[in-house]
Amino acid sequence: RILTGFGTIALATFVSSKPKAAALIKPDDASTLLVIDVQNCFLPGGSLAVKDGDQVVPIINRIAKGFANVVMTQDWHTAGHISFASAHPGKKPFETIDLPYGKQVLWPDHCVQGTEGAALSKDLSIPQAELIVRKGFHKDVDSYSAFTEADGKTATGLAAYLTARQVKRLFVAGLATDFCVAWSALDARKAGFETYVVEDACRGIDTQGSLAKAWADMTKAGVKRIQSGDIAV
Ligand code: VGL
Ligand code: ZN
Repeated sequence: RILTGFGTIALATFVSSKPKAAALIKPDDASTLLVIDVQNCFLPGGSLAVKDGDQVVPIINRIAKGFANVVMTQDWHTAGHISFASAHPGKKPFETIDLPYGKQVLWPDHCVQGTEGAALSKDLSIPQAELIVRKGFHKDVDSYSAFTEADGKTATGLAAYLTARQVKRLFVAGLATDFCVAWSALDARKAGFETYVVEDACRGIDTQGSLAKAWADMTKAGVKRIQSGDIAV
C-alpha cells in the first residue's frame, strides 16, 4: 500500500513536470560570429544558388545583435578559377577532378572578383562587422575554409587575427553548411578555438552525401551543433 502510494506521487510528479529550458549561450568579448559567404551567387537566382540560402539572412541579422565581434568572409575567385568546371574542357559542374592538392569538386562559375555575384547580400544588416576575409583568390587553389587554402598550408591570416584579438570562441553561420561553413569550422577546431555551428543559420548544397559527411566530420572534431535560439541576443 505504501509503495503504491509512492508510485502515484512519482507518476503525478512526472506528468506535471515541464521540460527545463536549456541555458542560453551568451556571447562574450572573447566570442566572434563568423559569417561565411552570404553572397549573391549563393542566394536564389545566383549561379551557385544554395537552396533556401536567403533564409539565413534574417537569422544571422538577429543573432549578430548579440555579438560585439563579427567577421565575414567573401568567396573571391579569379575569372577562369581552377574550381570552375568551365576551366576544365569536358567537365561539368558537380563532377570532381584530382588536383595536385587533392580532390576538387567543380562548380559553376561563381563569385568572380568585383562582380555583382560576388557582392555580399544587401539584406545583411551587421554594421559592426569588423573584418571581411576574402578567400579563393589564388587562381590555382580553392579555399572553402576561411583559415587555410585547399593546399592545406597557405594561411588566410584569420587565425592570427583572431588570436591577436584574444578571441577564444567562434560561432559559424552562413553558406554553405557542407563546404565553406564546415571547412571553416574544422579549421577553427584545428586552430584551437571553441567552435559552434549555428545550424539554422546555415544552408547546405548537399552533393554526393556532402551534408551528412560534413556533420559527421564536424561532430568528430568537437564542433558544437546549436540553433540560433540557443544564443542569448
Ligand atoms: C562554396 C562551393 C564553392 C561555399 C564556395 O561558400 O560553401 N561552395 N565555393
Ligand atoms: Zn568558391
